[in-house]
This record gives sequence, structure tokens and C-alpha cells, in this order.
Amino acid sequence: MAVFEGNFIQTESLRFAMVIGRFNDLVVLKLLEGCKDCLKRHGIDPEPDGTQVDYVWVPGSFEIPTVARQLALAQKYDAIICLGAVIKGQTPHFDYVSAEVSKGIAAVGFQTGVPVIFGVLTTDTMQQALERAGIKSNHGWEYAMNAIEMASLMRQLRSHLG
Ligand code: INI
Repeated sequence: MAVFEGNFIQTESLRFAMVIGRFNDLVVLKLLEGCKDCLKRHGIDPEPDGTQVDYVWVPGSFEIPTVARQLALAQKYDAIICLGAVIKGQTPHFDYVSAEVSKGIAAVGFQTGVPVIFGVLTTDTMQQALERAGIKSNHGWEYAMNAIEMASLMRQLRSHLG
């Protein structure tokens, strides 16, 4: 029998896509920065003119699952990282947008078998969002770590299971 775990060392052939909701871009751009920094420090070229990461921008978090699904169905990426920020203080839409984006992203992962990382902050205030996007820590970094780990794990499982 065997134990499977993703690693962070064989990263040069991994392919990622990022789907980024532009809404609350003050927060989202910081998450993106953290994400790219983590990828780079794990040997992945995050530049859009390189071969490892594609970037797709959408208007807001609500649109993320539609695009993530299309990317996943292409079976071209080892993982898809979804970045967004849904902030309660700003709108009564909060409950609808946060529910749909979380359900939608989970559904894409289940339906396609491609790891889809839920990098959408859902907070009560802009202050809380900024704290999670760099003022205290940058969750973008963790989202990239999760993507690398899952990408590596799924490659191992594919080669083991055939
Ligand atoms: N989109 C977000 O990503 N975050 C939000 O906080 C937000 N608010 O507050 O409304 C938001 N709304 C836009 C939504 O994602 C769609 O782009 C829009 O409803 C068009 O479908």
C-alpha cells in the first residue's frame, strides 16, 4: 500500500490558471501579488508571457465559476486558483455572491477532477479583507501553496492509478 502527498519541489512542468474577480481590486491585487510571489519562490514562472501560468480577469466573484469551469474542462491545467474579495459592509448582495461563488467553485472541482482553489475572501469589513491580503498576512501565498500541493498530488495519483 502507499501514502500520497503533494510536494513543492518538482514544479517546473506544472501549469496553473488564475481566475481573478476585479471587484474590490485593492484587496484582490494584493492577493494576486502574494500568490505570484509564492509561485515564484517555488520555482514556477508566474509571468503571463511564460509557459506556466495563464490569467483570466472577470468583473466580480460571481463570474468566477463560469470561467473556472471552462478552463478546467480544457484539461490543460494542474490546478486553477480563483481569487476574489466579497465584503459584507458594501452590499446586500454579499450573501448571494458569496454563496454562489463558493458553491460554484466547489462544483467545478467535483465535476471536472481538476483542483480548484477557493481564494475568495469573504469578510465583514474592508479592514478585515486588507488584513488577510497583506496588512497582517497574505492569504494569496497560502492559496498558491494549496494549488502547488494539489497539483503535485493529483499528478502522483494519476500516474499511480493510470
Ligand atoms: N463582487 C465581488 O467580487 N465582491 C463583492 O463584494 C461584490 N459586491 O459587493 O457586490 C461583488 N459584486 C459583483 C458580482 O460579483 C458580479 O460581478 C455582478 O453582480 C454582475 O454579475
